[in-house]
Amino acid sequence: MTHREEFMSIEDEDLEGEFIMGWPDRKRLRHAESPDAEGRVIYARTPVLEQEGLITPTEAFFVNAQVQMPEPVHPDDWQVEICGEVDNPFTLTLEELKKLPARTVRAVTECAGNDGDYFDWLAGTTNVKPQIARANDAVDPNVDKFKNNNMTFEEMLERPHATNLCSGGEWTGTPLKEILDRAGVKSDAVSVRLVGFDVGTPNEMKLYRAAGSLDAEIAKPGAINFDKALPMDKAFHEDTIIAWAHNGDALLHVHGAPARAIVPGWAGNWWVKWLEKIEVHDHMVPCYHQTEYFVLGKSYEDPNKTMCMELGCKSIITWPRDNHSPIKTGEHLVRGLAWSGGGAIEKVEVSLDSGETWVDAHVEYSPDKWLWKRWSYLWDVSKPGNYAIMARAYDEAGRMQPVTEWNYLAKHFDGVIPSEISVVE
Ligand SMILES: Nc1nc2c(c(=O)[nH]1)N[C@H]1C(S)=C(S)[C@@H](COP(=O)(O)O)O[C@H]1N2
Ligand SMILES: [Mo]
Repeated sequence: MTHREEFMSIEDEDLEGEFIMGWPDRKRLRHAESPDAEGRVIYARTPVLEQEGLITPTEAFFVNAQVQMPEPVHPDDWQVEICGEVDNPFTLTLEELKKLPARTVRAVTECAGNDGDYFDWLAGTTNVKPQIARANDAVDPNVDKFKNNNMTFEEMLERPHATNLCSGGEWTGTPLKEILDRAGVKSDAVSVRLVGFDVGTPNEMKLYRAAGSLDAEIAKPGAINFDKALPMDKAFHEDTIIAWAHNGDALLHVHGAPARAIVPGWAGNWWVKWLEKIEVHDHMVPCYHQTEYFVLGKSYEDPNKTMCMELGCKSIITWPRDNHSPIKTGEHLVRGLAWSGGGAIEKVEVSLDSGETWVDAHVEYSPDKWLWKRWSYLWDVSKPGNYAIMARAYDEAGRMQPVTEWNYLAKHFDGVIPSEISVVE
C-alpha cells in the first residue's frame, strides 16, 4: 500500500483523508452547504462543534440571507451613498472607503434564530430534543423554496432545526462613525438606515407559523431591499464598521461583498450585507426586518414587542454531546465556547450533576471582547451512571446565562442545554 492509499483508507470520520497542496492531511473544516438550483450556495452551517480555536475559517463560516442572494457587483462598479439628515451627503467608491481610517474587529456573528427550537424543548412543549449539527450532518434541501417565499405551511412545519448559524470572524473596514462624521449628522438624527442591494419578498410562512394560524393578519411588505435602522449610539460605536475584508482576505459575495456592516454584540441580521446606502433619519425607520421579523414578544398580538438588538449571554458544550454516549470512566475534557452580546465573557461554570452544584471552568484568555472564548473543565469521573452536564456563562455586563425569555419567534436563544451522557466502566 502506498502512503496515499493508506491515508485515504482511514475510516475515522474526523480523520477522513484529504490531500491539501498535494500532501496527505486530516479532514479540514468546511461549512455544510445548501445550494440553489444553479448550484450556488445560498445557505451554509458552521461545524461549530468541531471548530478549533476562535476564528472560523472562511470555508466553514455560516451563510444566511433573508431573501434571495443578489447578483454580484464588480468592486469597481460599486459605491455607497451617505444621505438623509446630514449636512454634507456624498458617495464613496470602494477605493475611497479604504482611504478612511480603518479598524479590525474580531467578533461572533450569530443569527437571531440560531438554536431557537430549544425554547420549546426547555418549555416542555416538545420532547424532541434539538441537536447542534455535526459537520457531516445533512442540510435543509428546501432553503431555496424558503428564500423564494414559495414554501407551504406544511413544509414550514417540517423544516429542520435552525442551528450552527454562528461563527467567529475577523473583519477589517471603516468605522461607520468615520463616515457619519464626514457627512455631518444633524442633531435631530435618531437612526441610521443601512440598505442592502438585495431585493426579495420575505417568507410569509414563518410568520404564519409563529402567529399559529394561516388566518393571522401578518405584514406583507412585497418585494423589498433588506434594510435595518441602527439607533445612533450603536451606529457611532467604535466597533461598528463597514467591512470589506474577512479573515485576512477580501469579502466573499455570500458575505456581502463589496462591503457590509459589522455590528458586534448584535445578532447577524444587523450586519447588513451588500451595502448600497447609509441613510440618516430623524425617526426610527420601521424596517420590516425590525418591526415584524426580528422582534421579541410573547405572541404575534403582543402590543409590547421590542426589536431584537444585543444578543444574550451564552455558552455551548462542544464535547461531550448526547451522541458521544456512552463514554468510559476516567478523565474527560468537557469543553465549549461562550459569548455574549453584552461584551466579554468573564466566567463559565460547569455542573456535572444536573445543575445541583456548579464549579468554575477554565476560561482561556482572549483580548477580544466580542469574540467567543474557549472554556474547559477536566472531569475525572469514576462512577458509572447517567449524567447531565451543564454550562453557564457570565459576561462583563454582570449578566448570567440565560438572559432571553421564551418568545414566539424563538429569537436570541441562550438557554442552558444539558449534555445527557452515560458513563460506563
Ligand atoms: N443585505 C442583507 N444583509 C443581511 C441579510 C440579508 O438577507 N440581506 N441577512 C442577515 C442575517 S439574518 C444574517 S444571520 C447575516 C449572516 O451573515 P453571513 O451570511 O455573512 O454569515 O447577514 C445579515 N445581513
Ligand atoms: Mo439571521
